[in-house]
Amino acid sequence: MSPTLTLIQGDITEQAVDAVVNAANSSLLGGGGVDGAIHRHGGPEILAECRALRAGHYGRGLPTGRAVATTAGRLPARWVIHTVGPVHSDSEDRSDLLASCYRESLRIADELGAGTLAFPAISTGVYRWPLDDAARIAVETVRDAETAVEEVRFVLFDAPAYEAFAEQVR
Ligand code: AR6
Repeated sequence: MSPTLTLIQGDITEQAVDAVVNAANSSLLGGGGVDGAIHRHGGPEILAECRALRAGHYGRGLPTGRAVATTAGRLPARWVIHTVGPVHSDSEDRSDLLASCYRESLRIADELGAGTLAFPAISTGVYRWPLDDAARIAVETVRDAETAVEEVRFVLFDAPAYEAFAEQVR
């Protein structure tokens, strides 16, 4: 089954869903944007789990396009699924890596048994992916996914991001 898609303009740290996706970096040790907000609102428990992942299976960091889960600390969600988007490049097509972030996050959500999942617009901030193209990849990938997740909520921070996603969902 493919999930129901919903769009909202807002802050991903306020979403009461089973899992929220973090647009992280390979270090898993925090950063700005969504990543900064998730760690700030979620508290130190999330970072402690990320450090444990780095000390264990992910000693070299989380590769671009992959995803891994931690609990969600004080966020109103059960889990955070950390994924690493690609930095946009004009000389190389990295679309499949961006699609992989969505596919892998859904796969981890299925492993966890998450029924509701919130995504930010991965790679569209610090990693400079053009919004329209990122929205197309996000919506197509989620629509095509075989998953037991019932609702995928795209949480867009500002009006341009919301509009870009709305254009794809229409
Ligand atoms: N809720 C929802 N969306 C948000 C929020 C929020 N609280 N805050 C920002 N956005 P970015 P990236 C939007 O830069 O491009 C970090 O430093 C934002 O407007 O968070 O994948 C990581 O550690 C934009 O549309 O992620 C990495 O180093 C979108 O979320 C790097 O940035 C993604 O912007 C990852 O860059």
